[in-house]
Amino acid sequence: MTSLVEKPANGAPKDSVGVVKLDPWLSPFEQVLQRRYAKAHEWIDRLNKTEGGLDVFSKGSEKFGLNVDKNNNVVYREWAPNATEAFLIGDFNNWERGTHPMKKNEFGVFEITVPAKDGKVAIPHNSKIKISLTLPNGERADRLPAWIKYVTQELAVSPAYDARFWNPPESERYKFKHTRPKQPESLRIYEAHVGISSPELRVATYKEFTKNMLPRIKNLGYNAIQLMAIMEHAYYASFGYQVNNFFAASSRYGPPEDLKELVDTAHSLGLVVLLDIVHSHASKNVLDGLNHFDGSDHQYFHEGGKGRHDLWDSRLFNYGHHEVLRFLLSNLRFWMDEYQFDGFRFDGVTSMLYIHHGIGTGFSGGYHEYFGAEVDEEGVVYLMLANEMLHQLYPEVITVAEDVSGMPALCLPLKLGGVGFDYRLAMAIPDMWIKILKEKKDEDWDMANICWTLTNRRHGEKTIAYCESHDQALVGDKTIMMHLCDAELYTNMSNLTPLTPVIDRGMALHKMIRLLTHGLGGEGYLNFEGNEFGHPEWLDFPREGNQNSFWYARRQLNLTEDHLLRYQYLNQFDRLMNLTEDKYGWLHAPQAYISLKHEGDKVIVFERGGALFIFNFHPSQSYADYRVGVDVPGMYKCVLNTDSKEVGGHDRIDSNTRYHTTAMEWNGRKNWTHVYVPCRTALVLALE
Ligand SMILES: *[C@@H]1O[C@H](CO)[C@@H](O)[C@H](O)[C@H]1NC(C)=O
Ligand SMILES: *[C@@H]1O[C@H](CO)[C@@H](O)[C@H](O)[C@H]1NC(C)=O
Ligand SMILES: CC(=O)N[C@H]1CO[C@H](CO)[C@@H](O)[C@@H]1O
Ligand SMILES: CC(=O)N[C@H]1CO[C@H](CO)[C@@H](O)[C@@H]1O
Ligand SMILES: CC(=O)N[C@H]1CO[C@H](CO)[C@@H](O)[C@@H]1O
Repeated sequence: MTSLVEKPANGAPKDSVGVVKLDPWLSPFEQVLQRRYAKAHEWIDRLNKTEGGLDVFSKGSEKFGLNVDKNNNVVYREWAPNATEAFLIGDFNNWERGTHPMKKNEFGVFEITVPAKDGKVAIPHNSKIKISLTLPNGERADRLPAWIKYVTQELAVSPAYDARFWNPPESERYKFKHTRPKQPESLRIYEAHVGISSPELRVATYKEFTKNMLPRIKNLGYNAIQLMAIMEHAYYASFGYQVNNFFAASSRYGPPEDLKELVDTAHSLGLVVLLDIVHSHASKNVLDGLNHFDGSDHQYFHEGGKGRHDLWDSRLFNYGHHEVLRFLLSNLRFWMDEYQFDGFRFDGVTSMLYIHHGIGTGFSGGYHEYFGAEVDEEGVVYLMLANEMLHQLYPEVITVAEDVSGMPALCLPLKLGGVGFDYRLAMAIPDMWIKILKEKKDEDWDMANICWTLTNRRHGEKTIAYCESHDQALVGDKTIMMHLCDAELYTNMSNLTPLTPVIDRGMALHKMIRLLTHGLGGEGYLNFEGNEFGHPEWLDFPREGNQNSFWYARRQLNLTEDHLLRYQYLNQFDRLMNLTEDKYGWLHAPQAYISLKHEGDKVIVFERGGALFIFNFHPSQSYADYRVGVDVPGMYKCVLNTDSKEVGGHDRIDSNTRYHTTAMEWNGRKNWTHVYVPCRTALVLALE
């Protein structure tokens, strides 16, 4: 079996630390970087020797769980080393323990083959099953198979989930028709949650998402969807972050085949689909989760306190264990192959990288924080292996890290000594906007500080910028639009009422904040569904504390369709912003050159990807003939403007204006031009 990992190019050291070449400040930590790299390669070598390599190893779902062979026998394997006996029980054998005993091998894996009956699969499709274990103390423990692909809940009977044997007849299996789109050069992500994607007071379905949301997302100019809360989670209010069944697509929104249709249809529209993958922790449920699966405290997880996350009240994986690696790597592989996802947003990466899980820890940016004893190298190495496996097997895959710590080399490939992600989320940006909106008067916004936060990112590692994600929409928090307009959103958003100063300001700043973040903040952009049009209110899922209400567990997407409401303008602006990016491609252009941050005028000017961005955040000062520097001479026109009529502005800028450059250095740029920038307006100019 050949190694999946490229041998270092001739001359390159075997324990590659190419990252140090990119960032010489890392040289004091060269040894740590080498150790991580070596540990990842130790695993790869071991898997090559014992398992036939990463490729075969990550196909665990073909070996574990329930699989049907070509003769219609069902083969079921389950790793449960602490159990002394195991039986497969279910509707098919009237839940009788004696009839289907499993055999245990030396690695603690139980196995059974249920032979075909008259050539047909003996376990009916969609029937309920369980594994019944005997623990060393003689106790019986019934569990849902750890690799189960479909589980359902009948609340009237019990809150615990039932495992189902998902094996639809050929005619009912979804067949993929479309190939994956190419990885977008400029990643514009629409973060969405299927269940809340309707204005109605209920859980929306995969089918509805396919029908209603996909065209909407396409029309808004996004080229990627990030789906939350797909992995099965017993508690809806966990927002999908307390996973019980890692291989099961949540049945709340419909059967597995409907999710396949969703992904395939997205592909037909040129949209890539990323899965929000939760490998940072697991639900502590025993009856329908992985916790205490075989009666031990440490099967998939670390034992005791090390295996528990205090804030999340959940269990933490043991990334150093062979079988846990098989389970998690195979899980990634499964979502790629079975559902044709295009990549992952890894949730809670900070928790995986550090022994303190980021709890009560601030990161100052000092490099010692990323390479000292606080780092959980097993977590780091798991992420290296996961990224390496994915990128080797799927060259177009996209992986995104949710990491607040800013660990260097997180988004560089393993061969350079990095962890291997493609992007990280710019988690400091939303925090900055919220802080400004909470604490600063408009006259006090600090242009230099805003620009610094938006551009403070590691050279050579890609970042996804966002003003707000689902985090800022959660109960107890406030979205940017709520910060800006608050109660007036309920009373003053009608076109039939006069534009009040609060709504006027809110609409203007909402567009400017998005555009500034889009233009300056990263190599990708993300929006959480609804925020593109200033969705009012927070999100709160039905739970006991709110009398199981769906009132806040929905997105009122129809607010944009009501032509008497002003939300349509914010929505339209989002579309134009994305389409303009699509044309000029600033996201995949090198970082912007900021030629002006003027604290008195409240003006920011920068160029990126051939587009000239001009922002006037001043609450009342408009500037005629404002001189801005620009490197490339020529005739410019306005290609996007937050003040235009169609996006609810005052239409103060004449779109027919042409801007000629004058050959004279200005603000460090080789040429300049004059523009009219009304107060609280941003414009983007580009060569004609
Ligand atoms: C195995 O399970 C029993 C429960 O029957 C538990 O008491 C014991 O600690 C477990 N063994 C190990 C090695 O964890
Ligand atoms: C949006 O849909 C919901 C639920 O169907 C309805 O109650 C509401 O009135 C609609 N709002 C608008 C603005 O159309
Ligand atoms: C993903 C997407 O919607 N892309 C579109 C962006 O805008 C350009 C220009 O209008 C279209 O050609 C793309 O299809
Ligand atoms: C014109 C209009 O409807 N103004 C309303 C804006 O909101 C405030 C406070 O919510 C109301 O008092 C106004 O009547
Ligand atoms: C005065 C001046 O530097 N003008 C410059 C405008 O930009 C062009 C192209 O970069 C230069 O060639 C000019 O020298």
